[in-house]
Parts: sequence; C-alpha cells; structure tokens
Amino acid sequence: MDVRAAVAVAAGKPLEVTTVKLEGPKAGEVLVEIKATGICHTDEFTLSGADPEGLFPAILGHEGAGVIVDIGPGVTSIKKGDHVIPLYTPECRQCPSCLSRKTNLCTAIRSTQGQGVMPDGTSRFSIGGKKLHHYMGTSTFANFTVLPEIAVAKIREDAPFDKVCYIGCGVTTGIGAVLNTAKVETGAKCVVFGLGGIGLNVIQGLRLAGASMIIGVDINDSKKSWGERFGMTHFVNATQAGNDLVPHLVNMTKSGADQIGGADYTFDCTGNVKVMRQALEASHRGWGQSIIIGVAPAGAEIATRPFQLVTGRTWKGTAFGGARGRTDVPTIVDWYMDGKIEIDPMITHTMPLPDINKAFDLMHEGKSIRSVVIF
Ligand code: NAD
Ligand code: 022
Ligand code: ZN
Repeated sequence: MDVRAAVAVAAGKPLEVTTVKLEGPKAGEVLVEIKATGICHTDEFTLSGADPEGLFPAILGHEGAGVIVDIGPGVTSIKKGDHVIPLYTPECRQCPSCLSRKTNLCTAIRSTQGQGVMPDGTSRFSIGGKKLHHYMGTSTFANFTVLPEIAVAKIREDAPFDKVCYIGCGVTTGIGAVLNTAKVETGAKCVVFGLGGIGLNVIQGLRLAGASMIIGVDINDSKKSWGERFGMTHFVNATQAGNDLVPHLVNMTKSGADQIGGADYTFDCTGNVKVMRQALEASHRGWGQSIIIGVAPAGAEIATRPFQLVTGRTWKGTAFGGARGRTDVPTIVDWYMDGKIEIDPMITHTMPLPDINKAFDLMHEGKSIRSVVIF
C-alpha cells in the first residue's frame, strides 16, 4: 500500500515527506495506522549523523500511538481496531531476559531491530523499488507502519493519541526511572539534572513516589517554572553554581545528627558525562543511587574516583525507564486518564507531517519540551 512518510534520506539532511510503499504484515506482525508521533532526541541523534549505528535511508520515529488495521498469520494477542502504542523495547515474555524478571531489555528481536529490518530480515518499506530501513523497530514517522506483535502495547480506546504517544518514550522513561529503576520511597530527597522532556517526567514521577525534596538543576533559568509546574521543590542554576554545584547540592540535602548530606537518588537527564559525575557525587554516602537516563555521544566515557563507589554510592542506568512495555504502558495510560500524571502541558507544539522538520528546529533552538506530529 501507499503511505505518507518522512524519509531520512541521508545524515544531516532534512526529512523528505513523500509517499512510500509499505507491505502488509507477515506472520507475527501487525499493521498500525499511526495517528500521532512525538519527536525525541534519538531521532535527532540519528538524523544528524552522530549515531554511528544510524542507517539510511530510513523511516525514523519511536514515540507513536495508533490503531491496528490488519494482523498477520498467528497473531493472537491483538486484533483489528485495538488502540496501541509501539514499543522500541519489546516484551516477548519468553526470552531469558523477559523470564529473568531482572531487566526489561527483551532480546527476542534485538539484532534485526538494530539492523533496521523486521525479524525475518527484510524491510516492509520501500521507495521506487529501493529498500528503506525501519528504525528502533517502530518507524512512527509514517501514517502506517508494520510492527512485530510483541512490540505493541494495547491501550484503552478513550485515550487521545496526540497526548499518549508521549508515553511511547519520554513519559515512561522519566516516570519508570523513578518507580522501576530507582524504586524511590516516600520522603526521599532527590536531584534531577536537566529539566527537558525527560527530566520533567522524572519530576512528576518523584511527586507520585512521595519524594519530600525534589531539586531540579539546569543551565537555563526558564526551566525553573517548568519544574515547579510538575512538583520540583527547589531549583539550582548549574552555571551560577559553577564548581560549587556538588557541595551546594550536598549542603541543601543535609539532615540528621551527622549532617552528612547528599541526595537519596539523583537522575541524569542531560546525556552529558560531566553531569553524570556530578549526579553520582551529589548522592549520599552509604546509600545514594544515581540513575543515568541521558544518552551520551558515541564513544563518551564516565569517570569518578573509586572512593565514591567504595563509600556506598551506586551508579545505575535505565532504558525506557525499566518498563516492560506490554505490561506497564497500559497502566501509565490509565494514570494519565485518571489525572494521576500530566502530559498535556509538556506538548508545547503540534504540527502536521509536512512540517515535521520544524520539530527538529524547535528542538535545536531549545524552544520545545515536546513536539507532536498529528497525522
Ligand atoms: P532536552 O534537551 O529536552 O533536555 C535536556 C535539558 O538538560 C535541557 O533543559 C538543558 O538545558 C539541560 N542541560 C544541558 N546541559 C546541562 C548541564 N550541564 N547541567 C544541567 N542541565 C543541563 O532533552 P530530553 O528530551 O529531556 O532528553 C534528555 C536525555 O535523555 C537525552 O540524552 C535523551 O537521549 C535521553 N533519553 C534516554 C532514554 C532512555 O531510555 N535511557 C529515553 C529517552 C531519552
Ligand atoms: C529513546 N532513547 C533515547 C531517546 N529516546 C533510547 C536510546 C537507546 C536506548 C534506550 C532509549 C537503549 C538503551 C540500551 C539499549 N538501547 C540497547 C538495548 C539492547 O541491546 O537490548 C537501545 C534500544 C533500541 C535501539 C538501540 C539501542 C534500536 O532499536 N536501534 C532500546
Ligand atoms: Zn525517545
């Protein structure tokens, strides 16, 4: 069938909105009509050419929501008409990782997903007879896409696509990092570095978890009111604090007879390795945990003194907030519909598909929290 898509033709070039061919779903696959998609940093990272694993030409996009319009042979868990969110971290419930209960990083389709093809090793997308790569197993920058059955979460039908698409990445990553990876407890003191589309969701996750102190750190003062909107209790401008940032944060979190200081949990939502070090070192000796969410540039390395870890701090990382997509995403949609979490104010811009390149401009200019394309 003919579908409308934004094609990443080459690194560093704008997306080209055009008509491409899409083959129907094969065994174990579903055809989804994408109704809305968010534009996230990883799409920009790949499009820019900075991602060494980026493949071109490709249909990018990994933050969508839509409706099942066809299913391939053998598909049992989902039917035509179901509303779904595509999952760049699938959940097969059968691989050693899924069965371990210790990780959400399902391995069922891992290698083909990274190669930009479906699990049978071929692509469903083409243009003029030439193959187009899939991206993160999702390719949501098209009004129809094909996905493995294990890579869609069925959601309730009254949820608005143009909002819940954000649960396909940013919302789940931020909230999941708090609830699944850190397992933050009531009363915890926390620091969030980077108050963008991920950090703000960490903040609302911390509010949900009942954290008593939620310190937001950013280099941009305009993020203060954004943080407060979702539950931040204190703001620190990292540029103003300069080299005193870590001692300043430790000082702010001092309590108890020993007056040691340091946060129970810290979160890097910047992807900057210097910030990752600050986040670890601002956590409490003996028990502080620092969660890396930000994706650093290819080849980057993190550093700290071993003493920081020997004295009981823990460095952790998280992908998709540690969420098991088919199990956890429908619950997060319910939380949104029940008003337990907010999404609407974070979607600062919407546009039709032909204007998708504006979403990348807004991201570069730091003007948006999230842009959403509505098909
Ligand atoms: P964003 O650009 O919207 O936000 C980043 C924020 O960090 C901005 O407000 C910026 O001002 C701030 N910042 C930059 N340098 C800083 C510094 N030195 N100190 C403090 N703050 C600083 O980005 P986002 O959409 O929130 O994404 C954040 C990161 O999370 C990206 O690296 C993205 O790739 C990553 N991410 C990871 C996962 C995952 O599963 N691990 C999922 C989604 C996104
Ligand atoms: C989403 N991300 C950043 C912004 N939006 C993002 C990027 C990468 C990962 C998670 C979220 C990630 C962490 C660990 C892995 N990935 C490896 C998973 C594994 O090997 O099992 C990751 C994922 C997908 C892809 C590449 C890396 C891909 O499909 N190309 C989940
Ligand atoms: Zn993303």
